[in-house]
Amino acid sequence: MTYNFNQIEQKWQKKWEEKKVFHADENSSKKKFYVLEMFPYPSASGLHMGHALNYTIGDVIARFKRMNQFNVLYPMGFDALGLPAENAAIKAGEHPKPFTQKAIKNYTRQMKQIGLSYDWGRTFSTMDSEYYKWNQFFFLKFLEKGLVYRKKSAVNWCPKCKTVLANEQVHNGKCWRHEDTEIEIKHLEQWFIKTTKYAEELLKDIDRLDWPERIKIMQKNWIGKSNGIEIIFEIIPKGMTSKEVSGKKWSIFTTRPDTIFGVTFMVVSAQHPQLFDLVTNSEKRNVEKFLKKLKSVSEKEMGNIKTPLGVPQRGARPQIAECGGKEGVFTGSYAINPMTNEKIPVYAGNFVVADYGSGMVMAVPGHDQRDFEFAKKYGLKIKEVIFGGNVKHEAYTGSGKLINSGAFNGLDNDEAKEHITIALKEKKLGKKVVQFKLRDWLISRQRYWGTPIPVVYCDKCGIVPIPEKDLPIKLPNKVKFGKGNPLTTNETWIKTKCPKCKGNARRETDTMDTFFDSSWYYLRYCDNKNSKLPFDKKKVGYWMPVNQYIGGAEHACMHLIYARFFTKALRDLGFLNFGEPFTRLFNQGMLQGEGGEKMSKSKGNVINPDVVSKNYGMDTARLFLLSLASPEKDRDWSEDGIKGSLKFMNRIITYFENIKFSKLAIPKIESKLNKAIKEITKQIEHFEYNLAIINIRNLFDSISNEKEISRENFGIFLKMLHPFCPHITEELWHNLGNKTFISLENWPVADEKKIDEKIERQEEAVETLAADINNILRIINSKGQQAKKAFIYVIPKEKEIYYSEIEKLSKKTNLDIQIFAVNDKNKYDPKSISGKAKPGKPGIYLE
Ligand code: ANZ
Ligand code: ZN
Ligand code: ZN
Repeated sequence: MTYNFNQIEQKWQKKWEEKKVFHADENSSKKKFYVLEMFPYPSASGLHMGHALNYTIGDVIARFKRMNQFNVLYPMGFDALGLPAENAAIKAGEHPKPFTQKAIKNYTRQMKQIGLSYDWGRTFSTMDSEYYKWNQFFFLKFLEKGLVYRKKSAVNWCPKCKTVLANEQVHNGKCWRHEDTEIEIKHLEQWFIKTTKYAEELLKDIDRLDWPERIKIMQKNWIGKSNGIEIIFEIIPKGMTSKEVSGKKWSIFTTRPDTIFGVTFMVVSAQHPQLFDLVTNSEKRNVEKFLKKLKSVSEKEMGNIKTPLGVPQRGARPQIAECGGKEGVFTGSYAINPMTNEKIPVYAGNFVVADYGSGMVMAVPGHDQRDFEFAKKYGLKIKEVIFGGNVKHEAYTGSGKLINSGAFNGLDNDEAKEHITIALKEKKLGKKVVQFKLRDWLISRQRYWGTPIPVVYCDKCGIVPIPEKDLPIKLPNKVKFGKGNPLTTNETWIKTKCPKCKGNARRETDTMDTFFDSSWYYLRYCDNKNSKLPFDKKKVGYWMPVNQYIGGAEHACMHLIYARFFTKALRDLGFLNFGEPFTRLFNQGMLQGEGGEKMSKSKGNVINPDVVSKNYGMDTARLFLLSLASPEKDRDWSEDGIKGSLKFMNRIITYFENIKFSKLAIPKIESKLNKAIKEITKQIEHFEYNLAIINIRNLFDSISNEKEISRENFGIFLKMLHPFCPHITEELWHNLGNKTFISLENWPVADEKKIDEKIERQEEAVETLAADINNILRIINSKGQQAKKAFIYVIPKEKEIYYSEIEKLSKKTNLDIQIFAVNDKNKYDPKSISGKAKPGKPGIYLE
């Protein structure tokens, strides 16, 4: 039998499909297990081997859990809407719809080719109007509950994407899709989702999640809770005294009330919508000139939100990326420091964010480095209020006792925070507040290939939601691409009637961010054919939450926050009775090209699964990919490596051709087998697939060293290989005479009684000896000498053990081996090494 992997793989894929082997059903007495990989955006170039790695990791879990008698839900679908599809379709001169349909077909074919055990009966794509209808439904529900609102504000605009982006989609001032493209700021009226309503709960629940620690930290930083105090400052325009104009007040947010005696100026965000309330006539021209210079500054240039003492710098966020020059301009107004009654100037600056806190800061140049630089640049006063540094040279950001702070002098600054807060509270000029960095989620997109937002604009009634019964609002097919938002080019689609007054109205032409689609797709798998509701609450209640979610770490602060928000919001709307979607999360490593280079089309080193399948078979590829490293680590593709795996597969086939079955189980194999069951089971549970594969290979070595094996024991070996190599194991299982699918067999349970520790110890002793011999051999070789023979001296009790393994030793060392007991009369021992032999540690002499 030659290993005709293509024939074997296709044969079993067909059988699995015909017999619905992976069909999942909620009517089961077994315990449920939901395993899910982040669904892909179907690109025209098809899957690459990196996808294959990701999905194989999930497939191993799914198969393993199924064999462990869980009722497994393992579905797959397609994140079909979105910008890349639209752009690619435009480039190919095709409409996104047939273009994406083709890509989905190709993805499905390739996924089946990998042998992934998905329940294809549950698949869907987000471009199906039967799916995005429910996006619209949820939008309306959110609108009713005040979780959706429309607002004009400064928003991030990617000139390449030609659309606005959410905060989460701006990475270090650049578009998340276009790392070379600086974000521009536009003032537009857009739709927002009130994710901030759940900021506190999103933060608190992170601790309950069994997720990689670094993802949890990233989310915490992104949500960014900050306990501080809001202080009210009175503002006086230039030339007036506080008696003449009273009433104009601005509050600021600070985490450092202890530094209030050191406040020597204020800075308001240059993008603050109320900036001109502060600008006096005499300064108007100056300020306008300054703003012109800053025009379309990226959020990156907006600089850092100041970080207080002792608090680690927050994660990389658009608003707080470090900026270069701090620039500003005097507004003409002054503020009154509520503690000192000093009159201090108010500047507009580029390093204060408009929508954090109040958009104005009290500047303490003695103890905040940005304020320090700003003060130096504009010749502003620097006042030292915490002892310990030298504020002539730089801001002192450490802790210490207060100075120049009136009644609070001598207090430790941490203590002073409390005291000063109380003092301000008594004057009714301050109160404790909590600030979050998390912003509401901007979901409007000026693009075609997304879910139409279900509202109309009526001249009489204003914004009117479309009634539920009229959903879905389908995307019109006829649009022109290339000039702005394609939806604005179909007038017949735009023109509609107002649901309220029946008069003329126009449809919203913005579509939803496609992260909306991926925020709840995992719920739809639980009930993908429901036409009355997005899903049945009971079915979702049975399957959810996802027990094991698998996907890339790049989604830490995008998809994974949106999905958590959705779950909580839908719970409060009565659709769910749980608040977290993904119990466990796993971030797979990346597959790189040969030599560790990133795989990319331009480098021409992308590995195509179709080619791999043809040349090596998918079982081989799966085994190879998973044996390279533990699943969370990066790994390199290697043509030699996969050849090695193919060799192993061929060895199994050849072994099976010549297999001799014993009637009874052979104790030595039983011992090996049960020890392996114990270890491999644990290793798969702990995601140590590479170690499990080493164990499987070692087990096979031991098995193939024996002359016979019982049918049952060979079957157990196949079962353990099955999650990694599903097709060949199905084939050999069948050839063993079984009528069942190995996919649905029970995972073997280790019988500890059968593990013969003596055999195991012997084996270990032989392994150690072989390694020792090889080490000496290496030393000899490095000196330019050769050896052909090894003479081994063992204590008499151990002679039997080593003697029985002489063949194996010879094979492992490539030497002719002779074994003597130390007391043998006729032993060959020219260097008198036998005297050095100890129990378990034979003497070695090479010649
Ligand atoms: C005075 C002060 C003195 C500050 C000092 C820090 C150090 P987190 O912890 O990130 O919330 N801040 C407040 N609103 C801001 C805005 N809209 N844009 C930029 N910075 C802003 O940081 C809170 C600190 O960030 C606040 O405390 C404030 O500066 C600044 F030695 O107030 B601090
Ligand atoms: Zn972009
Ligand atoms: Zn109307």
